[in-house]
Amino acid sequence: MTTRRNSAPARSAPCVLLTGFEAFDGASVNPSQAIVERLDGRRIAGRRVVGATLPVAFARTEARLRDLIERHRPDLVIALGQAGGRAELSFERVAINLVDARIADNDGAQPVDRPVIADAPPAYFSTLPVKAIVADLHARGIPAALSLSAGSYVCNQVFFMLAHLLATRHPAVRGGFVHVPWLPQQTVGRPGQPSMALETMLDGVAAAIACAVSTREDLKLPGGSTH
Ligand code: PCA
Repeated sequence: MTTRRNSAPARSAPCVLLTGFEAFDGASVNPSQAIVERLDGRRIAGRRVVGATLPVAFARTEARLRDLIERHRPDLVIALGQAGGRAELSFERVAINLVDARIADNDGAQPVDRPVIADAPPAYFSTLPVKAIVADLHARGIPAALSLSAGSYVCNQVFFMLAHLLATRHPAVRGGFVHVPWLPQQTVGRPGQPSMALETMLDGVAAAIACAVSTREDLKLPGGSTH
């Protein structure tokens, strides 16, 4: 049944594509995968959500991402990944054209100092209304923040590939990236480290989708940082 639904052509309203990642770095779970599995098939703001999990493998993400976008024809794409140690849902603003892996990926590859895509621009900005989303989540009591770096690992690679794909081939489609904290059970043995309950993450991501669907122009509020 899952195969059937995932291969169905887009119907009247465009869908929202939500991607997460499989577990990596020896972990047995990835909260971003748990989120996309729980939201897959849900209707949010009148849109059907298609949830899909990406491999944590530099060489295998691009084909999968391209295929998902071509198959489902979303008008909004939100990619999610885990950022252990962060306390809030982090709305990434900048994707950079750089890969520098601190650890090997799930295929054992550890590329260093190379571009995500040769001859592409050095960076792209998220096209999500990130300030409006963070304000909306704060009003709901959900910890959320803007972030200026998605790192230089597989998450940034996917964010950059997504931004490049949308800018060059699907200019009407908006997209961005959200890093999510560890789940509470992932901080056992990591005293003092922040985490967030899955239910809070689900509420936050659902609210972010609804806000992105209904907000065309982002808020013009100061949201920068000095460090
Ligand atoms: N987080 C990693 C890759 C997969 C994930 O969930 C990152 O931040 O790059």
